Amino acid sequence: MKNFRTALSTALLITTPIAWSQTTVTDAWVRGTVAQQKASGAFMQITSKQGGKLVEIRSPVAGVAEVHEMAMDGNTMRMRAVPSLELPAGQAVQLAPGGYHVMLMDLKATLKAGDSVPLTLVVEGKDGKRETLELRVPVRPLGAPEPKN
Ligand SMILES: [Cu+2]
Repeated sequence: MKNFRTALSTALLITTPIAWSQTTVTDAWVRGTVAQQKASGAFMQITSKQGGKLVEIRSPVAGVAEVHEMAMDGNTMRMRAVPSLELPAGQAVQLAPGGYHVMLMDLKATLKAGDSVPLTLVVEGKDGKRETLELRVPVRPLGAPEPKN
Protein backbone atom coordinates (compact mmCIF):
# COMPACT_ATOMS: atom_id res chain seq x y z
CA MET A 1 0.00 0.00 0.00
CA LYS A 2 2.91 2.33 0.73
CA ASN A 3 4.27 1.93 -2.80
CA PHE A 4 0.82 2.50 -4.19
CA ARG A 5 0.52 5.82 -2.34
CA THR A 6 3.96 6.87 -3.52
CA ALA A 7 3.06 6.10 -7.10
CA LEU A 8 -0.12 8.15 -6.79
CA SER A 9 1.70 11.17 -5.42
CA THR A 10 3.55 11.83 -8.66
CA ALA A 11 1.38 14.48 -10.25
CA LEU A 12 2.86 14.15 -13.70
CA LEU A 13 1.24 13.24 -16.94
CA ILE A 14 3.69 11.01 -18.74
CA THR A 15 3.11 10.65 -22.42
CA THR A 16 5.17 7.75 -23.66
CA PRO A 17 7.51 9.14 -26.32
CA ILE A 18 7.42 6.23 -28.74
CA ALA A 19 8.52 7.06 -32.27
CA TRP A 20 5.79 5.01 -33.91
CA SER A 21 3.11 6.31 -31.60
CA GLN A 22 -0.02 7.04 -33.63
CA THR A 23 -2.12 8.29 -30.79
CA THR A 24 -1.69 11.28 -28.51
CA VAL A 25 -3.59 12.10 -25.37
CA THR A 26 -3.79 15.64 -24.01
CA ASP A 27 -5.50 17.44 -21.12
CA ALA A 28 -6.23 14.23 -19.24
CA TRP A 29 -7.68 14.44 -15.74
CA VAL A 30 -9.61 12.34 -13.28
CA ARG A 31 -12.34 13.65 -11.01
CA GLY A 32 -11.44 13.29 -7.35
CA THR A 33 -13.59 11.22 -5.01
CA VAL A 34 -14.64 11.27 -1.38
CA ALA A 35 -14.26 8.31 0.99
CA GLN A 36 -16.54 5.37 0.14
CA GLN A 37 -17.19 6.69 -3.36
CA LYS A 38 -16.88 3.75 -5.72
CA ALA A 39 -16.91 5.41 -9.13
CA SER A 40 -15.40 8.38 -10.93
CA GLY A 41 -14.71 9.65 -14.41
CA ALA A 42 -11.59 10.35 -16.45
CA PHE A 43 -11.56 12.93 -19.21
CA MET A 44 -9.11 13.74 -22.01
CA GLN A 45 -8.61 14.51 -25.69
CA ILE A 46 -7.47 11.64 -27.87
CA THR A 47 -6.05 12.11 -31.35
CA SER A 48 -5.14 9.22 -33.62
CA LYS A 49 -2.97 10.20 -36.58
CA GLN A 50 -4.10 7.40 -38.87
CA GLY A 51 -7.44 6.67 -37.28
CA GLY A 52 -8.46 3.74 -35.14
CA LYS A 53 -10.50 2.96 -32.11
CA LEU A 54 -10.04 2.88 -28.38
CA VAL A 55 -10.71 -0.73 -27.46
CA GLU A 56 -9.61 -1.11 -23.87
CA ILE A 57 -8.96 0.91 -20.72
CA ARG A 58 -7.24 -0.36 -17.59
CA SER A 59 -6.29 1.21 -14.28
CA PRO A 60 -4.91 -0.37 -11.13
CA VAL A 61 -7.12 1.94 -9.04
CA ALA A 62 -10.35 0.58 -10.53
CA GLY A 63 -11.77 -2.93 -10.67
CA VAL A 64 -13.61 -2.00 -13.84
CA ALA A 65 -12.79 0.69 -16.41
CA GLU A 66 -15.09 1.34 -19.37
CA VAL A 67 -15.72 3.94 -22.04
CA HIS A 68 -19.16 5.45 -21.56
CA GLU A 69 -21.37 7.62 -23.71
CA MET A 70 -24.29 9.78 -22.69
CA ALA A 71 -27.52 8.97 -24.50
CA MET A 72 -31.18 9.88 -24.16
CA ASP A 73 -33.38 7.13 -22.77
CA GLY A 74 -36.88 8.54 -23.15
CA ASN A 75 -36.58 11.94 -21.45
CA THR A 76 -33.66 10.97 -19.28
CA MET A 77 -30.00 11.35 -20.08
CA ARG A 78 -28.21 8.18 -19.09
CA MET A 79 -24.74 6.82 -19.55
CA ARG A 80 -23.92 3.46 -21.00
CA ALA A 81 -20.81 1.50 -21.89
CA VAL A 82 -19.64 1.41 -25.49
CA PRO A 83 -17.51 -1.52 -26.68
CA SER A 84 -15.06 0.82 -28.43
CA LEU A 85 -14.65 4.50 -29.21
CA GLU A 86 -14.07 5.51 -32.83
CA LEU A 87 -11.05 7.79 -33.37
CA PRO A 88 -11.29 9.43 -36.81
CA ALA A 89 -7.88 10.12 -38.39
CA GLY A 90 -6.34 13.40 -37.27
CA GLN A 91 -9.41 14.48 -35.30
CA ALA A 92 -9.29 15.20 -31.58
CA VAL A 93 -11.99 13.21 -29.82
CA GLN A 94 -13.20 14.87 -26.65
CA LEU A 95 -13.92 12.93 -23.50
CA ALA A 96 -15.58 15.51 -21.26
CA PRO A 97 -18.20 15.76 -18.53
CA GLY A 98 -21.63 15.35 -20.14
CA GLY A 99 -20.24 13.38 -23.07
CA TYR A 100 -17.93 10.46 -23.66
CA HIS A 101 -15.91 9.61 -20.59
CA VAL A 102 -13.81 6.89 -19.06
CA MET A 103 -15.78 5.36 -16.21
CA LEU A 104 -13.70 4.07 -13.33
CA MET A 105 -15.72 1.73 -11.14
CA ASP A 106 -15.06 -0.46 -8.13
CA LEU A 107 -12.44 2.06 -6.98
CA LYS A 108 -9.83 0.63 -4.65
CA ALA A 109 -8.79 3.94 -3.08
CA THR A 110 -10.01 7.51 -2.61
CA LEU A 111 -8.75 9.69 -5.47
CA LYS A 112 -7.38 12.87 -3.91
CA ALA A 113 -6.67 16.11 -5.74
CA GLY A 114 -2.94 16.35 -6.39
CA ASP A 115 -2.54 12.59 -6.75
CA SER A 116 -2.23 10.97 -10.12
CA VAL A 117 -3.74 7.79 -11.44
CA PRO A 118 -2.11 5.31 -13.81
CA LEU A 119 -4.29 4.70 -16.84
CA THR A 120 -3.60 2.34 -19.73
CA LEU A 121 -5.30 2.91 -23.08
CA VAL A 122 -5.26 0.32 -25.85
CA VAL A 123 -5.89 1.72 -29.32
CA GLU A 124 -6.39 -0.49 -32.36
CA GLY A 125 -5.27 1.08 -35.61
CA LYS A 126 -6.93 0.69 -38.99
CA ASP A 127 -4.28 -1.93 -39.78
CA GLY A 128 -5.33 -3.97 -36.74
CA LYS A 129 -2.13 -3.16 -34.84
CA ARG A 130 -2.62 -2.39 -31.19
CA GLU A 131 -0.89 0.46 -29.44
CA THR A 132 -0.71 0.69 -25.66
CA LEU A 133 -0.47 4.10 -24.00
CA GLU A 134 0.60 4.30 -20.39
CA LEU A 135 -0.55 7.53 -18.79
CA ARG A 136 -0.34 9.10 -15.37
CA VAL A 137 -3.39 11.26 -15.07
CA PRO A 138 -3.66 14.03 -12.46
CA VAL A 139 -6.62 14.09 -10.09
CA ARG A 140 -8.61 17.31 -9.94
CA PRO A 141 -10.78 18.32 -6.98
CA LEU A 142 -14.33 17.06 -6.93
CA GLY A 143 -15.60 20.60 -6.35
CA ALA A 144 -17.21 22.19 -3.32
CA PRO A 145 -17.67 19.74 -0.46
CA GLU A 146 -21.16 18.36 -0.14
CA PRO A 147 -23.21 19.82 2.71
CA LYS A 148 -23.28 17.64 5.80
CA ASN A 149 -26.51 16.92 7.66
CU1 LIG B 1 -20.13 6.67 -16.93
